[in-house]
Amino acid sequence: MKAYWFDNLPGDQRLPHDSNRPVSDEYLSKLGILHFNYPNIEDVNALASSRSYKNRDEITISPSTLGDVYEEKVKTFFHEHLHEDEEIRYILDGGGFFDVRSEDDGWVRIKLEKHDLMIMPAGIYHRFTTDEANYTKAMRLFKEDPKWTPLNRGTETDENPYRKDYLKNRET
Ligand code: KMT
Ligand code: NI
Repeated sequence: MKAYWFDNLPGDQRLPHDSNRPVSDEYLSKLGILHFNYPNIEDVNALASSRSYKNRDEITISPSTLGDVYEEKVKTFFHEHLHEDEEIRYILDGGGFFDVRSEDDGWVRIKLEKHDLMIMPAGIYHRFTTDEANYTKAMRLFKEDPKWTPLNRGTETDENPYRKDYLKNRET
């Protein structure tokens, strides 16, 4: 795991876009983001049950598994969105980038590698992309099933009760 301010320069989303300005764990936790490195799946299972997660799936995002729709999927994951539930992402193999919105609406880029696990709070605006290796094998863990849907950012999501709750918690 490595977190830094996104450089906001044009160019392929899969490039590092590293501004060389690191972001601390303290700042990530202020945004409500926790992360661990768990080489052992038992640790993932224990965390998931302690936080009452009920569902999970596995996804391999690569041209070899997704074929023609790979580029389209990569673009979809990169649309800024939120979820109405806390979610865990655990990298089984490969890696990728999660960009999350900072307090002043900038982008913090979080580089995840094999065995990195990240907990994202409900209501945080974010987006995901593979890196130049074009290969992310990840476990997605969900608390409930109806709330998996990404809600793309817009005037409606700004009014979403989960978004409002997130902003309220961030202040404290
Ligand atoms: C998300 O919530 O944006 C995703 O699940 C992206 C794909 S999982 C690596
Ligand atoms: Ni998402």
